Amino acid sequence: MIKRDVENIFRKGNNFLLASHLNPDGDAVGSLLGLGLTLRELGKNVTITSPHPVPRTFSFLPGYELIQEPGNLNSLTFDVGVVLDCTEVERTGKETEGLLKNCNTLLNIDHHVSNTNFGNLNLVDTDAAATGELIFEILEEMGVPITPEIATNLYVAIVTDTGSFQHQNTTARCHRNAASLLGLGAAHARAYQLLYEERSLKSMRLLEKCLRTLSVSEDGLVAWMAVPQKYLIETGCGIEECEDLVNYPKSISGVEVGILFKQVSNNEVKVSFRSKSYVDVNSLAASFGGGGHERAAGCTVHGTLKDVERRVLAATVNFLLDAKGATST
Ligand SMILES: [Mn+2]
Repeated sequence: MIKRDVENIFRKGNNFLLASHLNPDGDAVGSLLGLGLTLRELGKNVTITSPHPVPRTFSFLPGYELIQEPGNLNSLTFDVGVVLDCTEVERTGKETEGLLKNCNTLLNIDHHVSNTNFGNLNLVDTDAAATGELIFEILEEMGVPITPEIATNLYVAIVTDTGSFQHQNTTARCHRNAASLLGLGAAHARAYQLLYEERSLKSMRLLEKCLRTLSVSEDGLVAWMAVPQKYLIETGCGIEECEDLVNYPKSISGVEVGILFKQVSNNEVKVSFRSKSYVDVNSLAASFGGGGHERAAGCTVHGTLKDVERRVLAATVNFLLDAKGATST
């Protein structure tokens, strides 16, 4: 059984490198720190790295200060590399990928349907709401002590990946795991406040501007919003402050697919997709070289903002026609 093999690696390994994806989210950070703090409690040497700086929103998470930039780690070697919440090893960034390839054992723990099983050992469970949930289940099975600090990290992984238990991936299983984590002392009220009630005024100004770009397709099934680079400059916001904006188009009555276009440069646009009930946006994003989950996915498309909007919307409309055809037969 794979979970047993993972447990064995956690018990027998000595020098661990823990890594997750570019643009780290709550599941990435919570999983890294939840597992990292546990392995440290077990007396292991643990190095935790992130290819991009972890958003300040997560700075309240216990162990936050342990996260290192990969550039500082070149002289180190590790026997076990653990990749969390990544569909492929490339998602960890070039520098980290190099470090991981030198590990004797590469462990892949994830819940994305598009995972490529790149590890020597792959624990990929697409029914899990979050990678943090998988980590919790392994730790629980191992019977290792789970401190309130560890519980808070794993709880935040589940809360953020389920959109506070609102997204379709919310299951009885993830509620049970969240309940166990609360029982272990996860600081849920503090986490809620620091995650959702610490918005900057400038991010609200950005929202105000972006809402003016909100558009809906003629049939009312697709809604989208854009974040032109100049809005970021005018408001002084970073791209990480766009994280939840895609929920606004999606939240409109009758809309099935919500899309957010974030202009990264003159020739590059990050696209986020969300769907409500039947469109598999993972496949839609994959047609542009991206991926994710059935109800939440993304991709990066090269071209001007207008050009990318046009291409992606055309593909979405076609995709919806196919999806509707498939559900009505
Ligand atoms: Mn995740």
